[in-house]
Amino acid sequence: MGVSLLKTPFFLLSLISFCMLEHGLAGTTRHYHFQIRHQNVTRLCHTKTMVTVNGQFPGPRIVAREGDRLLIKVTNHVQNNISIHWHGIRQLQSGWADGPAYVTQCPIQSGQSYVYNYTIIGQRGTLFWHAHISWLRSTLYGPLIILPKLNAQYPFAKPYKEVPIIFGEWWNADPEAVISQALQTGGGPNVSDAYTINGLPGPLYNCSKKDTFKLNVKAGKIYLLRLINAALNDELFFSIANHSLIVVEADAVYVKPFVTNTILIAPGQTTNVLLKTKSQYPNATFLMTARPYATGLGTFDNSTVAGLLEYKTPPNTHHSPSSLKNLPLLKPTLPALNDTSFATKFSNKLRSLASVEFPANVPQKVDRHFFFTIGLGTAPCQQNQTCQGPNGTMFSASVNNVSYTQPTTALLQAHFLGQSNGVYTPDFPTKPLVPFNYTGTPPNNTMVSNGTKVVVLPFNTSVELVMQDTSILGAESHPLHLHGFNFFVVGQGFGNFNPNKDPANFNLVDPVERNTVGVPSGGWVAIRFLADNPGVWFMHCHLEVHTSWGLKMAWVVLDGKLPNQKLFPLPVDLPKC
Ligand SMILES: *[C@@H]1O[C@H](CO)[C@@H](O)[C@H](O)[C@H]1NC(C)=O
Ligand SMILES: *[C@@H]1O[C@H](CO)[C@@H](O)[C@H](O)[C@H]1NC(C)=O
Ligand SMILES: *[C@@H]1O[C@H](CO)[C@@H](O)[C@H](O)[C@H]1NC(C)=O
Ligand SMILES: *[C@@H]1O[C@H](CO)[C@@H](O)[C@H](O)[C@H]1NC(C)=O
Ligand SMILES: *[C@@H]1O[C@H](CO)[C@@H](O)[C@H](O)[C@H]1NC(C)=O
Ligand SMILES: *[C@@H]1O[C@H](CO)[C@@H](O)[C@H](O)[C@H]1NC(C)=O
Ligand SMILES: *[C@@H]1O[C@H](CO)[C@@H](O)[C@H](O)[C@H]1NC(C)=O
Ligand SMILES: *[C@@H]1O[C@H](CO)[C@@H](O)[C@H](O)[C@H]1NC(C)=O
Ligand SMILES: *[C@@H]1O[C@H](CO)[C@@H](O)[C@H](O)[C@H]1NC(C)=O
Ligand SMILES: *[C@@H]1O[C@H](CO)[C@@H](O)[C@H](O)[C@H]1NC(C)=O
Ligand SMILES: *[C@@H]1O[C@H](CO)[C@@H](O)[C@H](O)[C@H]1NC(C)=O
Ligand SMILES: *[C@@H]1O[C@H](CO)[C@@H](O)[C@H](O)[C@H]1NC(C)=O
Ligand SMILES: [Cu+2]
Repeated sequence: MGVSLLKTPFFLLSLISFCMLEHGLAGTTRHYHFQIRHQNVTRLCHTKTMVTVNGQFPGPRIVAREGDRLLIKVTNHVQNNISIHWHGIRQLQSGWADGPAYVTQCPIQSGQSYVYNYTIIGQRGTLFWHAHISWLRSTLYGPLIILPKLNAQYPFAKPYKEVPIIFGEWWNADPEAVISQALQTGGGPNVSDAYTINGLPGPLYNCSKKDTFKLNVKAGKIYLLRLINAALNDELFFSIANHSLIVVEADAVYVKPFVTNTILIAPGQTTNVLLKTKSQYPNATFLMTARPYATGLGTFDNSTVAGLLEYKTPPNTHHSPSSLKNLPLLKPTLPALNDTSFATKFSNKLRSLASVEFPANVPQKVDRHFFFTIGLGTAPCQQNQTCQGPNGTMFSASVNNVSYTQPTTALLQAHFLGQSNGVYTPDFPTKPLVPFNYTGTPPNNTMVSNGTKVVVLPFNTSVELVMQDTSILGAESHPLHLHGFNFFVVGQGFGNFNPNKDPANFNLVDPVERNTVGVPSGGWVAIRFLADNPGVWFMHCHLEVHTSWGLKMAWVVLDGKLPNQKLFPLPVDLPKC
């Protein structure tokens, strides 16, 4: 995989295989066709049939430039309902193309097609696409790379090569069966059997040596690694032995560069790093590894995925293939699986570039304040046998104690057609109805309520949202993802947020701008965003198991007065429920 990658520039590869171009005045229109079909794939000596895009695992790359329009036709040839989300794309006015099932669209049913139609405005960098229904994103995911406009420069050294590195999880079982079983028993789902780099688990697993991602590099060059965490349930540490990395971008927004040996990347996050290779050909091979950062009480896949960083032997040296084999293999040291101190230090280093060309437009005034608790709880056992959640209950998860109930039709369509009655209610609590010591001794009653509730915001509302982790079933880091917007991470801390003291320390100058942020384990994070995009925008934990348990809600942003402040008309081919 790594080899073929380096022979052909990566963007050419995907363009040649299935992208057709049309040149327009504003940008290029790029057409892709995603055929959802089954494919047999073998890893860890285990062959299984999985749902794929075009038979590829991971899925194909989408490559476009800032300003381009994408027309991606998705045709469903399998029995599962399908929807695809273009994670991190702003979708200005084009919420119909966002993808979360039963939020912005009904799923694409077997035999049907839908064309996702959107323009990339004011964004460049690494994002990804993934299925947004049940746990199908375990195999339906791939990079979404936005190159800068023609003749535009990166605000850092021009890389010699660019390489996407997408992390995933491999299950020997069918992930759909895993989540279905968990939702029935009320207990925690089975964990994955391996992590993967570009679909490959690597040499540290049994029967996996041949399935190893190899990055072949030349000495003395700069490589841009486009890191993407597409794993379902795990934040990951990543490091390359004896090499440091320069972080230059997070969630497709440039950051102030900083050097680190280890990256922390949550599901839903992307990070671009520069890898400067050694100036001389080194007589060693280097492992790159990733393993989880995990804070919750539940069990998790604690295994380690590895790939290889190999230097190409220059022609004028005496290294023969056999001597190559005997090179020492160096392994990086990753932080402990529960190293919250590292996680905090790392997230504090992320700052917006905040340059003249790429300013940090942090909302300085706030129209509406929100305070959301984020965490796990329980729901009553719905069976006539003991459930496998805490104390015979079912696991549940909530925002402000509301566990989201999925409706049977899409919220956006209901909103657009003025038919929200019976689909959702606009009464999502702006703060906890019953305040308690969020990070203290858990309350006696851990039961959560449920419903399909949204917050309605007038166009251009400036929002400040504090998300507070709860310790009800153990404190835990939750990577919260907001659709349709980037937000600024203006503050974070441990314990309970103090509205009298903490805002004084907010960074309103160069806070990192992103689409997914970790709510610290046993702490809080404050974000700000401007609601300048009309539509219905999902917000949820990107740990898929928590989403399945209801850790999700939606914002409805009303149309503005100007034509370019209104949601586009309903697409004719929008799938029906
Ligand atoms: C997968 O393998 C099984 C068993 O060999 C076979 O019956 C099936 O047709 C294969 N599926 C695909 C999509 O190739
Ligand atoms: C894509 O969406 C735009 C905006 O609604 C619309 O003008 C255009 O016709 C659409 N293109 C296709 C091929 O559906
Ligand atoms: C989950 O793991 C248990 C215990 O190993 C096993 O019995 C069960 O079949 C697994 N469930 C699925 C869906 O694979
Ligand atoms: C290469 O190997 C020699 C001898 O084995 C050792 O002394 C030297 O430090 C190694 N160089 C590097 C860059 O690892
Ligand atoms: C991973 O978890 C298993 C089972 O809980 C445990 O036996 C093993 O020591 C753990 N491995 C690591 C590296 O923590
Ligand atoms: C992290 O895990 C180690 C070993 O499992 C344990 O000794 C330590 O107390 C844990 N640290 C925290 C902060 O939970
Ligand atoms: C309830 O219990 C009865 C008798 O044990 C059993 O036949 C039935 O399948 C159970 N129902 C559920 C939903 O578990
Ligand atoms: C479960 O029950 C025990 C004993 O009644 C209690 O101490 C514990 O807090 C309960 N746990 C949860 C999660 O409700
Ligand atoms: C909340 O609980 C923590 C941890 O038990 C404790 O240190 C703190 O004093 C409590 N705060 C309040 C306001 O009771
Ligand atoms: C929780 O339960 C304990 C023991 O049953 C009781 O002493 C305590 O008052 C309860 N706390 C609250 C807040 O109800
Ligand atoms: C949802 O809440 C209702 C009460 O309002 C309750 O009867 C029901 O069991 C809850 N459902 C779930 C899945 O928690
Ligand atoms: C697929 O989606 C349709 C429309 O929402 C729904 O009626 C049907 O039950 C779904 N099928 C499956 C297998 O989930
Ligand atoms: Cu979570």
